[in-house]
Amino acid sequence: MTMRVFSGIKPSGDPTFGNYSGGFRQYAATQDIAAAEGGQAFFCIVDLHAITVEYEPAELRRRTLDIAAMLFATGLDPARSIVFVQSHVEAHAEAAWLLSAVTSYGQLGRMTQFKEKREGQEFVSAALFSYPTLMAGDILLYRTTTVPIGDDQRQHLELARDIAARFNARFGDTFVLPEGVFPEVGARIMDLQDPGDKMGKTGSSEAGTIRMLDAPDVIRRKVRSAVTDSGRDVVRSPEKPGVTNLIEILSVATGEPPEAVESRYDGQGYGPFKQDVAEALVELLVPIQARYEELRADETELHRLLAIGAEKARGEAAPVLETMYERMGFARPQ
Ligand code: AQP
Repeated sequence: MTMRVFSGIKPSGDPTFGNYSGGFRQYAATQDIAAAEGGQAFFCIVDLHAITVEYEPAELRRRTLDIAAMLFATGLDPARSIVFVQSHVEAHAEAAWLLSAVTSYGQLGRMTQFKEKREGQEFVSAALFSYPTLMAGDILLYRTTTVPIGDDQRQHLELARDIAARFNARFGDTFVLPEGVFPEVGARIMDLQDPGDKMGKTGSSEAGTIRMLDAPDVIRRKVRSAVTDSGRDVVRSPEKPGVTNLIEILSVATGEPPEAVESRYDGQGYGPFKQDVAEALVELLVPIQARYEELRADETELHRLLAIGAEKARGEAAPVLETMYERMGFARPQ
């Protein structure tokens, strides 16, 4: 089967090193694998997902272009990958409605992210509840085989597979069951101040969140004040979530295996280790930031690239959506 990659990222806040680890770097890597295998990769700015919680309309517009620039700055090539905005391809909203007929209400209620995000909210939207159905449509519309994501999206991908299987059983074989690709190291980067919590665009502490666009001094300050644990050993262990997280961050930033990091800092204590984590992040992020600034400054060009991506995505999604309508028994316009 030809490799078809799909992944999405929400324009919901300033992207973080967590997004880099589970998202951006995996996108660039799978783009290359797909191209080498004669496959196709799709990367989507999932703006329809960003309205499921409280948000500012003007910010959504700006962040959509911010994410586009970051996708290109971290290595996506518009000539090889189809990079587009979800709301530009109407098939996504339609597919979500059709798939909601084969999505179980009970299963949606069990989604961890739903339970976490509704916590303490005065207003919980129906969109927050049904968002995984929209995500299933995003993936299934492109006959996706491969979904590069972070660990926090594992449960949603499982649900997408269940939805696809239920549709196939009810209406005939239509969808490929997609497989997730999770990074071996850095599948879940944690908040530096609270290593029990995921580092996220929203929701994690500002002091514990490395943003893709943080200035070098801000990165250094955040890493310096990262929570470490008692003792001096630079080793990964469930009793040392803070140090474990920093080891993974260094490993993701440099490509050096975590075991090599552990043996290199053996007996040296946390001081030099933390300093090197900060410098590795600076070294990784500064060139990305420079590319980002250049790309972000030319909105006309970003819009042009996204229009090309949307045009190609529409062409790929339309026949799949049509098949869904037909198999479900709709009398389509002749
Ligand atoms: N901490 C993380 N470690 C590894 N991967 C992560 N991802 C997010 N946080 C981490 C991965 O980044 C991709 C894009 O994420 P998303 O935009 O779909 O949003 P999310 O998963 O809900 O993550 P955020 O950044 O925390 O957003 P908010 O705060 O708005 O909910 C995904 O592949 C995700 O796994």
